[in-house]
Amino acid sequence: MHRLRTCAARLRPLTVSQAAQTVGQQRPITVTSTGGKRTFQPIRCYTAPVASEPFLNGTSSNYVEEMYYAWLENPKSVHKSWDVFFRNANAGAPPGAAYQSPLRLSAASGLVAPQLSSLVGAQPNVEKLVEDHLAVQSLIRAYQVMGHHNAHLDPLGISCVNFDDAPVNADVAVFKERLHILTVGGFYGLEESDLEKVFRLPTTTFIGGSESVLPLKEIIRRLEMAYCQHIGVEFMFINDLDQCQWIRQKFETPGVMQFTLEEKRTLLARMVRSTRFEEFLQKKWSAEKRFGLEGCESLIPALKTIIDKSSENGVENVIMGMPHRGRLNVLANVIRKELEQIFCQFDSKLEAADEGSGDVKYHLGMYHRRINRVTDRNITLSLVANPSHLEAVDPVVQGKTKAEQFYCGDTDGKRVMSILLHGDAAFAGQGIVYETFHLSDLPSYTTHGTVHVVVNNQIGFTTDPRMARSSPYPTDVARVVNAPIFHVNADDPEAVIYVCKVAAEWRATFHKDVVVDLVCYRRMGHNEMDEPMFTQPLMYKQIKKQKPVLQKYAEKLIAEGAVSRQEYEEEIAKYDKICEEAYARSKDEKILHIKHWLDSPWPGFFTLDGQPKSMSCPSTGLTEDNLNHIGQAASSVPVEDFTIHGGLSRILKGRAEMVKNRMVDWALGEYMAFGSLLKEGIHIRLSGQDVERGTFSHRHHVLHDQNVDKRTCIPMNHLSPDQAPYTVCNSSLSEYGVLGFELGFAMASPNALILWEAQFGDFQNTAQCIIDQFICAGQAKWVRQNGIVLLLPHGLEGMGPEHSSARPERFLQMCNDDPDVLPDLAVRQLYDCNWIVVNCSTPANYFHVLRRQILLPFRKPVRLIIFTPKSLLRHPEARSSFDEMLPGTHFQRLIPEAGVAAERPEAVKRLIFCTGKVYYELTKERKSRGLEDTVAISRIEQLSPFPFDQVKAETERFPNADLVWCQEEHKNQGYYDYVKPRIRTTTQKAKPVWYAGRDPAAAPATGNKNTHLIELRRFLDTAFHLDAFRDHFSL
Ligand SMILES: Cc1ncc(C[n+]2csc(CCOP(=O)(O)OP(=O)(O)O)c2C)c(N)n1
Ligand SMILES: [Mg+2]
Repeated sequence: MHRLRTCAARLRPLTVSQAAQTVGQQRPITVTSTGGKRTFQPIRCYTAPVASEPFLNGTSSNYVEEMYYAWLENPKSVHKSWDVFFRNANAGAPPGAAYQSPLRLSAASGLVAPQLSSLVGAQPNVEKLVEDHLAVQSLIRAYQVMGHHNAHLDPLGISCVNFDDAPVNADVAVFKERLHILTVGGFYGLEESDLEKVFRLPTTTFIGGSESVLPLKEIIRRLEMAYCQHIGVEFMFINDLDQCQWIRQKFETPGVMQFTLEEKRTLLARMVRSTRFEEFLQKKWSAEKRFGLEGCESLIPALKTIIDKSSENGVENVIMGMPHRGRLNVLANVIRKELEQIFCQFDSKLEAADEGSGDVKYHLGMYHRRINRVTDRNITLSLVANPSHLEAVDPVVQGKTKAEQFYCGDTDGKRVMSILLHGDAAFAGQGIVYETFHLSDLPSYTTHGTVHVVVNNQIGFTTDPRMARSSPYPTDVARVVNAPIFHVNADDPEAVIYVCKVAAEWRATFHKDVVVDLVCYRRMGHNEMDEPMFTQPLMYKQIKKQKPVLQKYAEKLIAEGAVSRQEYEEEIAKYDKICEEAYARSKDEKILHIKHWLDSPWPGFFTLDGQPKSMSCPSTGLTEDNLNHIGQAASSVPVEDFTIHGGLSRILKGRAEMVKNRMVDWALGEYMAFGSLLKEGIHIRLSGQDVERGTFSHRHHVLHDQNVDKRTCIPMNHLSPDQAPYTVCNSSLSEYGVLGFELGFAMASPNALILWEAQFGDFQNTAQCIIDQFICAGQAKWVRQNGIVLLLPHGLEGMGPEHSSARPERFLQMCNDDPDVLPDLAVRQLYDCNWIVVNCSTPANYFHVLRRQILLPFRKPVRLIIFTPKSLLRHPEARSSFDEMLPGTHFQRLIPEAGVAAERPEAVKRLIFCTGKVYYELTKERKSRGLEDTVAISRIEQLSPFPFDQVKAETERFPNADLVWCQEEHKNQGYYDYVKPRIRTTTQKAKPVWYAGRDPAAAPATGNKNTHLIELRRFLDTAFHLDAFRDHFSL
């Protein structure tokens, strides 16, 4: 009884603060009689007296609103007492005086119409009547808000994570008890005798169906049916009335959860496949891990329902991301990968035909185009390759989905959608889930609604939910974006199917995210080799007693007569046979083609056997006319009557001046690269924090009219009528999420330049997981090329340890080129490397490397294009002439010494190699010391793959020079450890490579400006002191 009371207490009237959360928002209210929408303006009649009228608390305000609008339209349509109340209030009754107790109406303050007072006075019980109606309204609302707390969600019946440790019991006696407590228990002031009384239903409920009044007992019964069975609906936090009404209708309408015979049989067949697939794997490979789905077999029909329903609504392309649990089953039974292709992955003797780590079963992606049998329409299903890092794939899926939508002109997500699967522990624990949710409604990032499905097996490896999260449900994170959350007992396949249908319809209707929380259990350990009894003994005792869901559902359908036992057994035998035959065929598979496991094939980009179509790169230069044309676009406003800021006018004038002088600075060099690619039909997308203007206020790709709010213009989209579109978008303040998203975007097509810019390079480490797991190793693991570009501002400017270092050492440490081997071909080197690391010192080289990214016949991620905060962007010497960008010019991997030192190379005593902005400090110092004929300075612009050939040529050009590597970074950071062995290889280790730079340090830079300058002076002294290394020893 105590427990029961607790359960019922979950449905107690809302507190004022709860009510404020759920009903207090002002939002547009639809008034049907006028046809249009009007904003609910609280008027004096019931806002002013709220504090004074006891019945006008937050809980009842909705009801009062309804009464008010009904009264406005027809005063006779509401009870007399409401009529009196609204008339009084509108006539200006002071707070507390608008409501007149019916018995006292006749003697009231004179504000009451005499004819009404006599009418009302004739009904002495009207006060009780109003209170009872309010109580019923309150009760209905309580079910809508909190009914899910009482739903029977846990198949094991031991749920101890929500609210208290009371198991919920479904039998009739319990229902009766709860009814009793809810009424006579005093929560609502209703009495047992009220149970038979008939109440008018507010418009915020659909439990009446076609009836507008119902007895209280029936009201409660229907609310119990809607909200407290196997589905728990969490939606009343959504601040949109239409959306709430839509959900109420879907779950409250009587008889709404009915299935045709055909649907039930299809569901059973899908459950058979899901269940027997795991059993088959278990039988054949009992000693293999497979992260089976046992305990959540209804996931398969759930996903299939979402896909069927979405296909019915016009979706042609579904992109999915998922973790380990049930992955093989999803591949087999949802995406329909050939079973033999899956089974052969268990054969350790399978030989790989191509590169890739063979990480097939749990990580590789998939792409499959087929006919959806239910809708008879074409559908493409892809599963994005994912690392072990749970949830990391979420933003990647979203980015790929956005790209697919973009390329097929699907501006509102009607044709392409994403489905994300999650585990309960990961969904609650991983911050990337939150970051991804926050992209869901941003104009340049929305995918117009994602269906999230949580396999909530109430455990994460060995950890209980009460140790794994501080929120009642694992899904609470979704509330931040007002996504409805449908919790469902996964042991009730029909309930699962129903919520999945509603979820797909929700997405199709509102184009917003929605969550299906499949509350289930995990029959085995974390994997099939694990012993769960070590850590969850009681839970697993219960699980052992649990009848498998297929068996339960089959028995139900057999009892109903929907199928016969024989048909059921035949269905099983049929699928077992399919598995056995595929197993036999899998024995013939001797070679593993990882290329068959691509989530985004790039048709036409490679030869048929997956090779690049050529191994050369054309010139990345442009004609003078082209440079002029883009330069003009970069320095003008292409639309009429558009007032830009005075400061910006000066910037544009400066650009025009540069174009006249055939020069570019950093921003203009970037403009030339982007503009030319756009004109060549290459889509460009630049995303990151504040990229539109540029963190350092140098870019200004979006112009803002100073007189018209939100009027903007992107000159880069006015280059030519047949150009590709340019997307430049300020992102949310997320690195992990946004970089993942852009990586996903770049996956969809090789014919687009996708760039992500970090605000400062050091923030890239909050996206480390995307960099390490996807970008660095993605191709090696999953045979996936990707041409994403990371722009990471980097440079020591005396600004302190923050905002200084993009950590080039980390990127270089992860490069796969061999320090000890001289490669043959520069382009081949690019093809073989895992990524390209560059540090450009001139705008022209930046321009070329961006263009090369697209003109190369393959795609490799490029990172660390370092344009340093402030100095280089506006450095008078960091400018390039048009001559360096004309046809025939290329990206320079190394910029050799071309000054005085080059005239008499044998007289040069020192060859300094450097990269990036320190070059300008070195040349200034060399000049001031008068060493221009003695010291040569060469810039290594492409650090990886290392330009061995050019470094070698340079060392040979200056045969009498010693070799110094100079960097502004600390010795244990920057480039030294990477370049040193490689430079040594070019001289066959004949010469040491001396170091001039800052000493080793833990932080990337000093916080003291003076120390910064002293350090700079010190290493410049070392670099130019020709005897500095005389007594040093080097290997
Ligand atoms: C980011 C990350 N941290 C830790 C792990 C190690 N790990 C693998 S599965 C798992 C538990 C996942 O639990 P849940 O999300 O509930 O999924 P389930 O296995 O229960 O389906 C953990 C901690 C991981 N894979 N990824
Ligand atoms: Mg779990």
